[in-house]
Amino acid sequence: HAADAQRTDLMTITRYVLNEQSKHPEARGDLTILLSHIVLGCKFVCSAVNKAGLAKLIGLAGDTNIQGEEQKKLDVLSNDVFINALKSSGRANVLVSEENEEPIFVEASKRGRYCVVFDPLDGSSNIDCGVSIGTIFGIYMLQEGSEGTVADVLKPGKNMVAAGYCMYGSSCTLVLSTGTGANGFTLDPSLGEFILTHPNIKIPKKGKIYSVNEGNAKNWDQPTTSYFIICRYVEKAKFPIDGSSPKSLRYIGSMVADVHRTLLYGGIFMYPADKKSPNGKLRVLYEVFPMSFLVEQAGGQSFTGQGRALDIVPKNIHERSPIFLGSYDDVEEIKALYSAAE
Ligand code: AHM
Ligand code: MG
Repeated sequence: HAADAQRTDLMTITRYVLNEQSKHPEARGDLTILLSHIVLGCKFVCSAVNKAGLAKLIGLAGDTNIQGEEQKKLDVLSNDVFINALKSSGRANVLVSEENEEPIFVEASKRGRYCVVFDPLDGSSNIDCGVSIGTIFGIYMLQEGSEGTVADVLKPGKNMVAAGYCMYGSSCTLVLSTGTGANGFTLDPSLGEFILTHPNIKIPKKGKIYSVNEGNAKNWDQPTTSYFIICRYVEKAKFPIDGSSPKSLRYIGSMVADVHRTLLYGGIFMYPADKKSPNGKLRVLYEVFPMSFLVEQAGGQSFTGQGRALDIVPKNIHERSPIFLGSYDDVEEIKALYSAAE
């Protein structure tokens, strides 16, 4: 029986990645090994997040990162765990973390062919109240002949060979794409294994939810194209003029959780530019790119207000960009508003 098979013939994330690898006869298994070290990092952070309240890990570590935010102990811990896991994999080369101003170059004896960009623990404002937070990562292949420089990661998101996130929520869910669709795995705590629970995720073509920090509306308040477009879209979501029902608003303030819901239920997630953040808030390399990669792999779209998000060529590792991502039709609507405004 299918149900029996599900219970006794488990598709773990390792098995899934090995299956994918076997489709590429030239593959040496390096990506599989790298991913298994990332998975280890996710399990560690999941366990730390679950224990945080108890272990009194929550609190300030007394350090500020380059964005000027106070780092929480859990951020520092997660960053250390991922850096160590990636270095020890022997497959990583250049690493970019949200928590480190400069890229990290793995020492020659441990170097591999992959570059990893990551936000070890995203959603910092949600840590202390137990709301979902997550890890986001993207993987590039080292350029042919390169020894590993920052140029290896200043590449458009469409060049990524894999991307994913792990959400530490009511369950621990890892969504991964190696470029052949997006798949979701849920951690079975009793086995310590991620099991395939959301095969071949397809985002609904059109959604009924919009997700944006409307509290920023005052900062949208400037006579720019972007201002009118966001306002018009949000007004229309609340007061539709075509007789359809109003959309629901959902905004958690953790990108991983907001994007995860968007992937499964459909709709649109937006972080536009505003007066305070002229380039938006979210970081291109380790927030916008991996999430856009996954949304496209699930059949949705990701747009910056100017073009396809995965086409951005980043000039520096902590660059930001406005972002609109989600269901194909919903993003199409935003794109139409931008084209009409040109
Ligand atoms: P962080 O890296 O400090 O955690 O900030 C990123 C987070 C995203 O997870 C989320 O989408 C966004 O910030 C929410 O920002 P805001 O609180 O301005 O709505
Ligand atoms: Mg972040």
